[in-house]
Amino acid sequence: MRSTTPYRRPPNSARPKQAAARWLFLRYSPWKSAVVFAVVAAGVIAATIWSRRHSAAQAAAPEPATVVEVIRPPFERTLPNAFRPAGDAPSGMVWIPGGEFSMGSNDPTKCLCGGHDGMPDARPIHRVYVDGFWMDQNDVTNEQFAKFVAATGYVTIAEKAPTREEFPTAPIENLVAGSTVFTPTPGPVPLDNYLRWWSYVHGADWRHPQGPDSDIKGRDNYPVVQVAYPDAVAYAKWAGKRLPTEAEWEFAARGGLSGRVYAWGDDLTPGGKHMANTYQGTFPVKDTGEDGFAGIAPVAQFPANGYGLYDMSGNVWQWCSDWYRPDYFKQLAAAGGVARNPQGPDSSFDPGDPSEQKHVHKGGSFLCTDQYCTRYMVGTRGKGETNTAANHLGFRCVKPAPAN
Ligand SMILES: [Ca+2]
Repeated sequence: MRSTTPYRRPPNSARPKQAAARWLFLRYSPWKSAVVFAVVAAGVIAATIWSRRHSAAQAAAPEPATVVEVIRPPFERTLPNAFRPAGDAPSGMVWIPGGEFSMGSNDPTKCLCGGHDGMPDARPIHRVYVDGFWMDQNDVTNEQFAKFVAATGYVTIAEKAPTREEFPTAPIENLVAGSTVFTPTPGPVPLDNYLRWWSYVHGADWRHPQGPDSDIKGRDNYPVVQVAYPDAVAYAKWAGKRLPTEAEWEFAARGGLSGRVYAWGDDLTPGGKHMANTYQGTFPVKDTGEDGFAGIAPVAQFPANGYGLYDMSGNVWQWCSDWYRPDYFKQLAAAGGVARNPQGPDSSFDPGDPSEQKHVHKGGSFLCTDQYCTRYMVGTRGKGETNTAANHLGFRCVKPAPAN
């Protein structure tokens, strides 16, 4: 049964709980007490080079140990494929070797800055193999999407008025084209209902990400947003590409590392340096932009990951081709062995929102914060109703490798 209000469903990031509560039927999940602990690892080698050089035993001193990546079970080592296709990379794409890796996330509440959401849909951590593929180095930009629209005349879902068939009980005055937009609240609010900061704005679309008074002038190199899943699929098809599966996306995001919390390692801000565009300040009141951006950022403003991909954490969520089910990882793990090129479940089902069809989102956004949502953590999962766009949701594409 559809809502009487023609909201296309709101997005992932600012959401009271991961079990996606329906737009108008949210359930409050009280804050768990945050478990915050400091982990101090002080490995100090005290022997002095001077004294050892002057020791009779020093003649046999071993070579410095090679740095070996520490793998924490249940994660196992990433085993990348050796194959790389000959020739130049397609424009704007980088080669992702594929291979075998451990997919999923430990309970983030056990991590420093892990937030309060245990995210059980990202477990069990299981072994997956994906073939190699090309991947867009960046999220699809406004400039790229504009070329697609100019070439095809494509009209996005947000630009079309919801129909009576979609929302049979909605007042006619509510059947107006638009999309979901984040608006800061004037002051602190309970984080139990995302209607407090998300709203359906008439006239919001990819050219007007925050509503009819906004535009994308001077923002050619920003990620396109306000694109629903069918819009992203249409772009990909036009570009001779496709959307990534969730497994491809996560393999790529990990950049060759194994079981790290973030795409770059285990420290959110190594050496105090921000590595992704996320949210600082009091959510959802004031984004202080300590990472350099209060709100969306142009693409590639932070370091690339190990495969040369930008913004695989934060900035905008990214659509994947998999239907969403919270128990999909359990299904794969129960099947045993290594899941080869998993394509997602056959259909969508979200127990917290059973009437909606959802696809997987990955990567988190500029609205993610440990006060609310830490899905910039690389093994975590998001989801979104297929026809719902938002001003923090975009995508990037992949292209299969030529045959060996
Ligand atoms: Ca930011």
